[in-house]
Amino acid sequence: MNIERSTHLFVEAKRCLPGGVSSPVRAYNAVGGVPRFINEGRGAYIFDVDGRKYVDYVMAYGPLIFGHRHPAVTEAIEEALARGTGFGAPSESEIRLAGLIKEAFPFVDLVRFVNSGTEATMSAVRLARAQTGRDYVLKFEGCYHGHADTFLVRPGSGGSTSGIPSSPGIPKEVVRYTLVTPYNDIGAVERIFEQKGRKIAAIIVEPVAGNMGVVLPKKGFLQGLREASKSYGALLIFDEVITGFRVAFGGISTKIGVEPDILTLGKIIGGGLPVGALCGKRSVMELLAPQGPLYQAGTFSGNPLSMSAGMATLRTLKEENPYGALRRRTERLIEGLRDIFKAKGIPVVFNHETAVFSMFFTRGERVMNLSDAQSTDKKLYAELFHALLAEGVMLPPSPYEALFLSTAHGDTVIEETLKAFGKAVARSSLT
Ligand code: HOZ
Repeated sequence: MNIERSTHLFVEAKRCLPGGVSSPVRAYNAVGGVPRFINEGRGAYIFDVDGRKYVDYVMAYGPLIFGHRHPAVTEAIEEALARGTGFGAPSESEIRLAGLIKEAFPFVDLVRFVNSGTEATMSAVRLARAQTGRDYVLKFEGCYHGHADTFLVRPGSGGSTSGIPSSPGIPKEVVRYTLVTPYNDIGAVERIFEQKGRKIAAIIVEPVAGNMGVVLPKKGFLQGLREASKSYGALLIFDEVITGFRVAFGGISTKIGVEPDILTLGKIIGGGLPVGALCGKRSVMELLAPQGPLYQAGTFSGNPLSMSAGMATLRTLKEENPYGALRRRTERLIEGLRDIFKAKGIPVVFNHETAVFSMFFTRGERVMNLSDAQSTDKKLYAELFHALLAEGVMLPPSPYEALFLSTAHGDTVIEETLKAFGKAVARSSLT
């Protein structure tokens, strides 16, 4: 396969960017080889600098629910761009995008726009601490809430582990207040609350986990979190940066009817441009400056380009309601993949929710938490990843990143993907 230009650019990139990238997973460390440098995206496809075309299942890690360069979104960006890139002043587009978010999540009174999911979760925890006057935060193994210090805690073993930083540069004192427990284990959560409940400011959770691969909540898990937090006066934060507007016009919270105290959003609400948001009831959100004493600010927050791209995206989602079709196509793809792997005798577990899914190459029957997810055969994934690149399909370059579909992944694209998988699996030495 000719990847001459990507190879050359990667060498050059390493001279000016740590590891040659701006975000670690893009360096292909989990799968090996040379990252493809991308030149263009169109619909369900991306094109690399060597002129190769791939069906894209990365989709910029989630924002592109309509695929690359949907006309409604690019027109909105162009129209906003013609008026300026940012003013450091309020603009009408913030009100309109907040209005669409409130419509989709009826429990939300106020929205604060930031620039990334990381900023949203970081500020959400500050808000919960300010509201409760408590310091501890409970998170789950394998749930990723961005790279703020509080959240970068090594997954603990056993029931509950107080924070051990998983990255150098984080003082132990900072993550001392981060409690970590396995996803989907409500018994462990209850035990932690029995011991420390009155000191816990918040539980933060991805209501469908998307960063250890896709892991679905067990029946009653999220309701259990709601009850535990309520009875101890802690806040519940749903991190729907991935699931917001990907699984419904709303999110998991609106789908299952469990209302968090604070909701964090990102990705799709920016229509492909950088964005984040923290949202909640007036009583909590009014703590934010300038209405309240909690400081949070940003030069690019609420910038008109992201707001306009987000507005065009949410308006189109509302009008077109593509979620049934997205779910059907995801299911069709999974069904076809299941047959392909079965024919080759490769054990696989699929987890999916509407337009996002994962495949775990494990002999286990289900994947319900981080330790299940870690049983996936990483070598096999890497081999499959490269075999698929050769067949024109781009998977995420890590077995723990989710696969994203868009409305541009129509029936033909799904069949093209299945054909490519069929060839890749047949040709390679996967067992
Ligand atoms: N960890 C991010 C996705 N879960 C990576 C995003 C990126 O590299 O673009």
